[in-house]
This record gives sequence, structure tokens and C-alpha cells, in this order.
Amino acid sequence: MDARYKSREIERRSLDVDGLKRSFLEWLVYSVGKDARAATRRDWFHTVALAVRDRLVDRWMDTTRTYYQQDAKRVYYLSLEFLIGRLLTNSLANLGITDQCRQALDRIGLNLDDVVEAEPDAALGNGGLGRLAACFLDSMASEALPGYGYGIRYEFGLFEQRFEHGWQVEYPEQWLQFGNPWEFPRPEVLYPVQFYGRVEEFRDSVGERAYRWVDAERVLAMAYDTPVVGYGGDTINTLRLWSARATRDFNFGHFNDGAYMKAVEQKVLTENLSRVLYPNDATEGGKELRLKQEYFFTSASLQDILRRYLQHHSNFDSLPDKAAIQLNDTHPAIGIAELMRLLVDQHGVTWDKAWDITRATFSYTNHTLLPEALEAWPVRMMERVLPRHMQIIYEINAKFLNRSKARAAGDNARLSRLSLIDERGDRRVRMGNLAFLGSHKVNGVSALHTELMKQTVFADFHAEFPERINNKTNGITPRRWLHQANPPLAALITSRIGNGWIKDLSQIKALAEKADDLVFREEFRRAKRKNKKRLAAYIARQTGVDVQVDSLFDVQVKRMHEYKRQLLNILQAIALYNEMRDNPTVSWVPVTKIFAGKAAPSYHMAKLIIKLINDVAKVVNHDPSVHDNLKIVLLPNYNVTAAEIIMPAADLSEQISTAGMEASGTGNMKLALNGALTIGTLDGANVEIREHVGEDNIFIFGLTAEEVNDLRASGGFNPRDVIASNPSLKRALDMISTGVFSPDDPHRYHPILQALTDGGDHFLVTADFSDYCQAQQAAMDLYRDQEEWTRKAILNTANMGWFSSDRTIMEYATEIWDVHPVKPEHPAETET
Ligand code: GP0
Repeated sequence: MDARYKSREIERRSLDVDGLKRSFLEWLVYSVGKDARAATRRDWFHTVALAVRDRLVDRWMDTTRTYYQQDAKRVYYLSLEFLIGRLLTNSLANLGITDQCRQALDRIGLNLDDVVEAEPDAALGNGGLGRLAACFLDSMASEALPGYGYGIRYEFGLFEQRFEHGWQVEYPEQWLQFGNPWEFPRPEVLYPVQFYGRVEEFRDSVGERAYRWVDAERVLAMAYDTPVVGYGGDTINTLRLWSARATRDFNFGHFNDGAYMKAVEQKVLTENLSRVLYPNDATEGGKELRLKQEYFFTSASLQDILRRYLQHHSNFDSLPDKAAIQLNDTHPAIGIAELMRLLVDQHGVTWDKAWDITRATFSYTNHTLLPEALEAWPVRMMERVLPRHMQIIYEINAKFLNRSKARAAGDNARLSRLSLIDERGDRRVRMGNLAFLGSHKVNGVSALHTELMKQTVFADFHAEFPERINNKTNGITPRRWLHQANPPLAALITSRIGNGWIKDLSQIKALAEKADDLVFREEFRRAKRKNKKRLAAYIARQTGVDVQVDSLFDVQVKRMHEYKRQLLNILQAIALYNEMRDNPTVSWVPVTKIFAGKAAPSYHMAKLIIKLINDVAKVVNHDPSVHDNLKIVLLPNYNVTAAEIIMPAADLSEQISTAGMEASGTGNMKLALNGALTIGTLDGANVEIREHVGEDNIFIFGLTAEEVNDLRASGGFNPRDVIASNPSLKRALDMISTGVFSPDDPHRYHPILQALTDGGDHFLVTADFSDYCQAQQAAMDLYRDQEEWTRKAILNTANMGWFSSDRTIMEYATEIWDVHPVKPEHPAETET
């Protein structure tokens, strides 16, 4: 072997500062093609990413090979969204080479933090659901579980949000524009996926009735693999994302001019399939392209899973022992019909056997009870786009309804609720019902949510299958959300209890005994202050607003949604503003209200609330009479990278959804882990957070889910009465309606006021207002006592260990998937 080549190969593995430095210089020249003098920050990012990538490839292959050789049971996490964010910091930290990399760059005269900033934020998701999938990837790899993520390689991730005159405007987010150093294209991993066409019936070799799907359009799914580095770098799993490719048959040279151009156009249209992520969070658009995206990635993933299985097996009997497939919401639920089709039509498995295999293989996570988010595809669309699947769904349905208890009891109303087809109006396929029926386990994402699932959406299915529903309370990865995002606090924690918490977050409990230690409190505050300074600088850069670092940072960051009630928060801000102006001599606790979040482009009410927050901010921030005691900021373009700056800097965490509506929340966990106190309703995982951190260390207010339910059932709520009896609420609403915040357009907020009054205030903003204001007052009062506040903040951090996604993922592994850790075998690494 060429000596120079050989030495380079060793270099690619070296983890010390010199080796890294030499690799950087070599990569810059030979792969990025730049001279050190001409290199931009982005060039350096690509250089460093490629050099880091080198250092994980061996162990990635070892991991994959070990799974293969042991024929280990794998878990496949099918998700239409993976909100992974940047990967450089994460890869360095999980490989344990952050310091070496920093020093190597130092020697070249570069700062790692600047290089990191050049990486685009991979936003292949909308919010909580997509971020949960990303945390799960991190946890599976860190727990040495043989886990694969499967999804779509969208060319355009979630739109970039800007504010123009206070209104949200969407711009395309082009994360792939300059190339993606983390992904490995696999042009040979290519599966055909079909649409449209028709079904032909025929007799098979033994004379049985059989079906084939003919005259269909064909798209190819091409794989792109991204390594997922577990903590410690031992296990490196795979995230496989599919990209649409037109079949190549159009490319033959026999076209005339016109036909050629048409063929190229057709190719572009076909490849639109994986072009863009749908930006709706928790609402379903009923768009054909969306259905095609769902089927596209699901079908490709299943074909890939079966191919891998067949490397070791010659029939499908043990598929459930070798593969667990988790459906992240109903988006991939068509996979149930698709696996049936593949087994029955393509592999000749009998129906009943195929159904047993399918059910034993799949499990399903529900993420919301909101009716508008429950996917239901028009039968006519499904018949056209996926004709064979429609037949299979009918067949599953007929067999199920025939055997169901409801039928035995002659309960037709219940039978029609259990049906996979909603027969009211234009007929629709209920994907939640399909997912439930085709899975052996169905889980909710917090204790309360799971309970409500049993009582509401899946009450009838729960009666049929009382063992199927189970709870898996969400979690977050401590690597990204504490170790990487919050270096000051992470270092402080490690200085006291060692670094075992990064891998086993339950160890963080040991901090609880430090809550009474004055020195520790001081250091805890210092870490928080450092993070607040960083956020203040970010706010100034992004919005031009100067905020006081020592003010109470009151943070609400999440998608803009009426049920999440950013409106409640901004109304309280207006009330506080009025109080401050009325009582200028009182010494107020300075408060900074920090909002961030995107609205779905078609969600007019959410966009109007954005405009309201910006309008209120403008008035308040420029009013000298509040003496800078109140500032309001709405940060643009909330994403994972912004969250990494915001979470560590928060004092107060707003989790104020209408009780019963937020399935879990995960931002609530990130904030509490970073030492914020929660102000929240008894909704989603807030209930469990209260149990863990203790009720003295959280501000709970508002109606409970049960009370909300009773209130709605009795219909006995008149928001106008509530408003009339609360002067500060009335005043705030009057200011909005008279154009105090929108002098250029006094009627701008009419729809909001309308919703709160004649509209019946569906989200109970007025009903919870007064209780919320009291809780806010309690928070401000406590903040005056910095010692007491810090004590509670420490207790929050110390008691959040259970909310690690490692705990969540191990519960899935043992209680749903039956998959076990597999330690990768590394061949002895020779140095010669
Ligand atoms: C739920 F149904 N969630 C959906 C959806 O379409 N998108 C989405 O992000 C969220 C829930 O709203 C959640 O409560 C939950 O924690 C998360 O899924 C993960 O389970 C808040 O983000």
C-alpha cells in the first residue's frame, strides 16, 4: 500500500489534538478544495464535520456488523419527522473529543464555537413530535439498542420564520443548499414505490383467489444514511431517510423534442414527493401529496426491513422476534396495510398468519387527542392512490367487526365507532383505528394523556382490547439538553457529583442535598446568570431589544397554538403593564417575557396572536413609565438551535395549555431540567413533573382536565360574565379592542376578542385568567427572595432525572419492543 495513503488512514482514526489538526488541514485542501487563507467559516465547518465523521465510520460499521452477525432484534422507529438540529457539537460530545477538537482548531487560529455556528439546523420536523423522535435516536444509541430511524429526507425543512411589520412571514429553509457532510447517499439502496393503477384478481398456482396491483405509477425511494452517535461513541446507529427519484425509463433516447421535455417535467413532478415538510403541527390537511409522502417512506422502510430480515430467514414466522416497528403517530399507519400486502400478495403468506405477524410487529404511539389532528383519509382518495390498500383495509375491517364484542352485544352505535371507516358524510379511513387494530401495543405520552385516551378517542377499542393501551411518558436527552446546551451548569454538576449523570440522569438526584448549601446556590445562580447573559445578547441581536439580565426571564417557547394559550400569557402581560403604570412607586420585580414559536402558515388565529404579541411588545418596550421593569420579546424562527440558547437561561417555564389538551409537552422537561420553575396547568406531563419536583417547587393553577370536561358538558360558562367581573381582564381586552396596541388598525384583533366572547372561549382563557395572574404574582414574589428561588430551582434540576429519554426508551424496549442492548464488537484496532 502507498505509504502516504496508509498514514492517512491512521490519521483518520486519531483522536488526539495533533491528529485532528492534521486531518483538518488535509480535509480542507483535498475534500473541500480550499486554501486555508481563502476558507470561509462554512468551509471550516465542512472540514471539521468530515474529519469528525471519519472518526465514527469504523465504529458505525462495527455496530451494524454486530447487529447483523448476531441477528439481533432491531427496533425501527418510523417517523415522518426527525427534528435533529445541528450535529457537530453532538457528535463531538458523544465521541468525547470536544476539547481535543477545540485545541486543534485553536492551533489553526480558529474558534470551535464559530465553526459550530456555520452548521444549518436540520429542521425535518414541526415541534414536539419530531424532536421526541430525535431524542429517542440519541437514547437508543446511548443505551446500545439496535435502533433505526426511518423517515423522509425533505429538501426543504420547516420554513424559516421572519417578522415583517410584526406579522409572520415564511421563507423556505434550505438546509441542504451547501451540502450535508453527515449523510451518506446510498444510490444502490433503492426501492420501487407505487401509486394509482388498479387491482387485478386472479387464481394463484393452487387455485386460490389472489390479487395484483397493476398499471401503477412507480417512484423510487433512495436511501441517505446518517450515523447516530451514542454517548461514549461505542454504539453508532443509523437514521435512514428516503429521497424520491424518478425511475430511469424516461431517459431512453427515443423521444421527440416535445416528449423529451415532458418527460423531464414528469421527473421533476415525481421527485416533488420528498421536496417539502408539511408545516402543520397537529392538524391534518387531507392533501394527496401528504398521503403519498406517508406511503412512500413507509413502503420503502418496510421493504428495507424485510430485505434485512430475509438475509437470515427463509419464512416470516419469526419476523416479530427480529423486528419491532414503532409508528410515531398515525403518519406511517398505512404500513399496517402495506405489510399485509407485502406478506400476502408478494410473499404468499396466508391472510391470518400475515395478520398475526403484522400485529405482533407493530406498535403505535398516539400524540394528541385533538380531533382535528386525527388523520382520516377520504375513501375516494385512498381508492385512487392506493387501491390495493383500500381493499386490504376493508378486509381487515370486515373481519374485525364480525368478531367484535360490540357486534355480539348488538350495539350498532359502538360498532360504527369501532369501524375503520367513518361512514358519516364523505367516507373516510380512520388511521387511528387502523393503527390501534394493527398493533399489539398502543401508548400515550404522559400518564394523564394515556388515561384520557382510554376515556375518549379509544374508549371503545379499550373495551375490546383492555391490555393494549399503555403509557410511556416522554423524556428528553440529557446529552443535548443539559450537557451540550448548558456548559456552565453541566460543569457545576459534574464538579459535585461526577459525570455519571450524562449517561444515567437518575444520578442527578444527588444534587438535592446541595439545595441548602449557600455556596452551591451561589454557583448555581452564577451559571444561570451566564446563560441569561448569553440569551440577552441573542435577544439584542435578533430583536434589538435590551433586556435586564437580572430580571425574571419568563419563557414560553413552543408552536403557536390556541390550546397552548400564548394569548393567556400576553393578556397577563398587559395586566401587569397596567399595574406597573398605575403604581409607579412600587418596587416591581423586573420581568422579561420571552416568547418564541412558529404558527402553521394557514393558521390565521395563531398568526394574529403573533402579531398581537409583537404589537404589545412595541408599546410596552417603548413606554418609559414602566422604567424597564417589563420587556416583552418574541424571538423569530424558533428551532432546536434557538432552544439550546433559551432553555438554559429561563427562570420561569410557561406550560399553560388548557387542561386535557397537551398530550405531554417536552419543552416543560427541558426547562425544568435546566433549573426553571414551572408555571402550569395540570396538563400532560406537568402532572408528573409536579410529582417529581414537589408541589412546593412548581406553580400550578387553573381548571383541571376533569373540571374542563364538566364545564364543557354542562355548557354553563359565559365568558362575558367572567370578563365583567374581572376589571384587570376587562381593561386588557378593552385596550386591545380600542386599538391601543394597533392604532393603525383598531379592529385588527376583532377575531381574537370575538373568540373570547361570542365564540364561547373554547380554550378557557378567561376562565383561567384570574388564577393564572395569582400564580404569576406568587412567582414574582418568590423571585424577590433569590435564596429561596435558587433552592427551588436546584430542586427542580435535581428531581428531573426520571424525565430522561433513556428511561423512556428503556421502557419501550422492555415493555413494548422486547429488544435488548447489543454491545458492538470492535476488531482489535491495529496501529500498523
Ligand atoms: C402532537 F399530534 N405533537 C401531535 C402532532 O401532530 N405534533 C406534535 O408535535 C406533540 C404534542 O403536542 C406534545 O404534547 C408532545 O409532547 C409531543 O407531541 C411528543 O409526544 C407537545 O409537543
